Amino acid sequence: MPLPVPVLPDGVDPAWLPPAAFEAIGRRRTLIRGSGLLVDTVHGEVAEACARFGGSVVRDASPEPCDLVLDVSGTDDGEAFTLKRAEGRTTVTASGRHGLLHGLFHLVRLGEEAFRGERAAHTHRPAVALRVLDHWDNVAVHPVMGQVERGYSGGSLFWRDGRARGDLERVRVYARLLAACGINAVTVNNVNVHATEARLLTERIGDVARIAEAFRPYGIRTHLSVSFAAPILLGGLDTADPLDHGVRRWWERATAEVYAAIPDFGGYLVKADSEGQPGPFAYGRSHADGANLLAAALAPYGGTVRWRAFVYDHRQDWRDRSTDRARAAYDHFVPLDGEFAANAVLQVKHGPMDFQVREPVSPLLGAMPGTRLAVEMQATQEYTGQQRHACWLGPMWSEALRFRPEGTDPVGGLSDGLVAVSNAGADPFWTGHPLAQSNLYTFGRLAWDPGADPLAILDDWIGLTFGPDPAEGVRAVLAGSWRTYEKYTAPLGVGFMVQPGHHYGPSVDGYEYSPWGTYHFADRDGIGVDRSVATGTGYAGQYAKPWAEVYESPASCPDELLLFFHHVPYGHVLHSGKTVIQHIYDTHFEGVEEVEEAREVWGSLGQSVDPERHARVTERFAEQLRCAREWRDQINSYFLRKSGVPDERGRALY
Ligand code: GCV
Repeated sequence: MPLPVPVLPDGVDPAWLPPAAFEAIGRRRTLIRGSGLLVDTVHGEVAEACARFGGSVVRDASPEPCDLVLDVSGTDDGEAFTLKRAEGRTTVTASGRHGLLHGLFHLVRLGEEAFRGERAAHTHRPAVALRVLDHWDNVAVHPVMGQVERGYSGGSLFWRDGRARGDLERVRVYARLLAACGINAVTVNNVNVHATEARLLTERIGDVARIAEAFRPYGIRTHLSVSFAAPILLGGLDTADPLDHGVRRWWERATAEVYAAIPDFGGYLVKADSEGQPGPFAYGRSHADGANLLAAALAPYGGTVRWRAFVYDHRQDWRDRSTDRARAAYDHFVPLDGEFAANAVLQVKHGPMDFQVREPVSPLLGAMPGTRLAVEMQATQEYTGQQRHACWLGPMWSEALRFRPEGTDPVGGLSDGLVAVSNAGADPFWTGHPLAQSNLYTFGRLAWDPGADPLAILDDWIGLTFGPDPAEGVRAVLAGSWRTYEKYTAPLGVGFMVQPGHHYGPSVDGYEYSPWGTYHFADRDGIGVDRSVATGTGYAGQYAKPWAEVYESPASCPDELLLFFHHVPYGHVLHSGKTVIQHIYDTHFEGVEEVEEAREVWGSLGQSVDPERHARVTERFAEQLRCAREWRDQINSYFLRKSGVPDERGRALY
C-alpha cells in the first residue's frame, strides 16, 4: 500500500522538495517491486508525483512496459542502490529497502537527466553509516537558553509546553527532507540534559516513541541524549558509579523499556564531565568506564552510545599558561584508545575548540586508531552569524573532512559517524535565514559522501530549491560567504572575540582572560597564542608528522591558522606578503565590501525568487551588513589603538 506523503502545513516552506522537483518521475510509468514500510513510502511518493504530473505507478508486476523500475531485491534495510539506464528504461535496484528510498531521492535530484540516453550501472553507497542531526532542543523552555539551545529558527519542531507536540505532521515533513539529503538519524533533545529532559528516558519515553514513529517511514532512527546521573535523578539510587552493580542493572532495565517502546531506537548521546554535566570523574572512573556502561546496556539491541569528547576545564585561571583548552580532548581521551566497547563511538568536534569560523582539525581525529570516532559539526550558526548572516559552511566542513592526519585516510573516511548540531526549528523557513537551509542540505550530502565537491552540492540545493532562473545569483551570494564571514570577524584563527553568553556580534576582549579560556593575548607588541612545543603550550605536538612540524613554526604554519598556533609581532610578514596588522585592516574592509556586493546581487533577484523568501533574506542582509560594519570598526580600532600602527592605505579606522 502506498503511504501518503506528509502534508506540508500551511505557510511552511517546501525547502528542497517543492512539488516541481518530482516532475520527471511523475511523468513516467513506474513499476515498484518489494515490500515493507520504506517501499510503501517510495510508492506513496511516486503515486503523488504521478497524480500531479500525469504518470502512473504499479506495484510488483506491470502488464505494460515501464520507463522506470524501482526494485528492492532483499528484505533488509541496507542503504546502497544501483542506478542504470538501458533500452529506454531507468532502473534503480536496491538490495535493501532503505536503498530504494535513497535511490528515489537520487532520481529527484537528477530530474529529466535520469531519463535521457544510456547510463552504465553505478552503485551508490554511503561512506559513513551513521549520519545524524543532533537537536539541542529542550522539552521545556529553559530560562537562559530558551526552547532550543543555540537555536536561531524559532521553537522546537518536536516539543512545546513541556511535551511532544500534539500534531507531528511537520515532523513527518522534516523526516522526508532529511531523508532526501541522506541523513538517517536524529537526536531529539539537548545534550545539556535538564531535569524535564532527563525523564524522557523513563516516564516520558512515550513522547519519544511518538516522534520516532513520525521519523520511521523515512528511514530515520531516533536517538536520545541522556544524563549520566540518570540512576540518581530517575532511579533514586545514591550513585551513578559506572562500576557499581546496581547502576549497571538500572541502565539495563531502563534500556529494555526504551526498546520495548521503540524497537528500532538508535542509541544514547552523552555529554559527561563537560560544562557542568555529571560524569564518571565524580567516581574516579574513566570516560571509557562511563561509555562502556551504557554500551553494555544497549548492546543486546544493536544500539550505539555516542560519547562526546568535549571535555575541558571551563574554570581556568588564565595566569596558568600551561592550561590550554585546545589540548583538552586529546589529553583526556588518547590514553583511553582501545578501551571503548565496540558499540561506543567517541564524538569529536571537528576543531579542538568550539565551532569557530576557523580552527585546525582536532588532533584527536587520527590519534585513536583503536576507537570508533564520529565527527561533530555545527550547522546551527552559533559562532558564524546565528542565521542572521548568510554563511554557507560547506567549504569549511569539506576542508575538515578531507584533512589527512599523517598515515591515515582523510578524516571523512576515518569516521564511523558524521553529526551536525541541527539548525532547524519551527520557523516557516525551517532555518530562520532561508539561505541557511543550504547548510542543512550540504551537511547531509557530505555525510553521505565526505569527498564530494561542496560546490556541486550547493548547485544541487539551488536547483531543487530555486529552479534555474536565479541559480547564478544565489551561487554568487553563497559560494564565498564563509570566507567573507571570516574576513570581517576574528582574524587568522584566533576565534571567539564575540559577545559573551549569546555569542553574537563583536567583543574583542569578551572572553579574554575569562575562566572559559583565553584566545588572543593581544598586547602592544603582538597577538596570538603560542601553542608550539618549543615555547608554548605544546598543542602543536599533538599532531602526527608532518602537521606537528608544519604548525610548530610560524614560517611553515598556514596564514589562516597563524594566530591559533603562534604569538607574533604585528609586523610579522605573512606568506601573503602582508604584515599581520595590515592583513587585519584589509580583510575587515574587504569583508564588509563583500557583504555589500552579496546584498546587491540578492537585491537583483527580486523577479526570480518568490516574494516572501526574497523579503526575508533582504531583511537578514540589512542586519548582516550592520553587524559586519560593527565588526570591522571594533576590530580595526582596537588593533590600531593596541599596536599604534596606522593603516598603510590611510583609511579611517575609528
Ligand atoms: C550544548 C558550546 C555551546 C553550548 C553547548 C556546548 C556543547 O559551549 O556554547 O551551548 O552546549 O558547546 O557543545 O556541549
